[in-house]
Amino acid sequence: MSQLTIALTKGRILEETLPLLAAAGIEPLEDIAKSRKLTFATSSPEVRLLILRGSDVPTYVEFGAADVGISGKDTLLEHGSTSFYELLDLKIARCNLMTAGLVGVPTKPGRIRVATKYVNIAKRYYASQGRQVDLIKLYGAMELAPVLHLADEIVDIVDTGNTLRANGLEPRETIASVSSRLIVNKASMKLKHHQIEALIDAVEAAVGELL
Ligand code: PRT
Ligand code: MG
Repeated sequence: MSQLTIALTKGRILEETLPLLAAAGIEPLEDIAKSRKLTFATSSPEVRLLILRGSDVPTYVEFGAADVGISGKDTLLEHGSTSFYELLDLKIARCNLMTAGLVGVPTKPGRIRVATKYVNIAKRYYASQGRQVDLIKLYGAMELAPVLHLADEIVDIVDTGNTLRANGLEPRETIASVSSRLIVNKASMKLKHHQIEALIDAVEAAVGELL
C-alpha cells in the first residue's frame, strides 16, 4: 500500500477529529498535544498525519502535498477553490458564519464598513444581497470593531452567541452553517482510490457512531 498523508487542522477541530480517526483505526503513535512535531506516524503504518494551521489545509490538499485534509467549511468557503473533492461532512466543530452588529443599532442603508477575517466570503455574501461594502481585513477579535466604530458590521463565527453578547453585539444574518469536512486531492482520489474509499467508509461509520 502507498503512503497516505492526512492534513489535520490544529486547535478545536483537531480535538474532535482525533476520536473519529481513532474509531476508524488511526491513532497517532505519540501524544500530539505534548509534541512540537508537525508530522506523526500512526497505528496504521501507511497513514501519516500533518498538523497544520487551518487555512493551510486546503492548500496542502490542492497541491497534493497531502492526499486528504480535514477543514472547517468556513475555511473551505474562504479558500474558495474547487480544486479538491469535498467528500464527507464530519459534523464536528459546528457553528454558523453570521453577520453581526451593535445591539439596537439598525443596519445602515447604503455603503457600510465590514470587518472580518473572511474577506472573500463577505465580499460574495454582500454582493449577493446587492449591498455595497468596504471590507476591512482583521486577524482576530472581530467583535471589537463595531464597538470602536472601526466597522458597522462584522462577519464571524457564532456558536452560542455568548462572545457577541459579551461585547454588546447581536447576530443579524446567517451566511452559512459550518462543520468540518473531509477533502481529497483529485489525483490522489484516482491513484489511491481503494485506500481513500476505505478511509472514508471507516470515518463515515465513526461519524455515525460518535454523533
Ligand atoms: O488560529 P486561527 O485563526 O487559524 O483559528 P482559531 O484560533 O480561531 O482556531 P480554532 O481552534 O478556534 O478553530 C477554528 C475553527 O473551528 C473554525 O474555522 C470553525 O470551523 C470551527 N469552530 C467551531 C469555531 C467555533 N466553533 C467557534 N465558536 N471557530 C471559532 N469559534 C469562536 C469564534 O471565532 C468566536 O470568537 O468562538 C467564538 C464564538 O463562540 P460563541 O459560542 O461565543 O458564539
Ligand atoms: Mg479561535
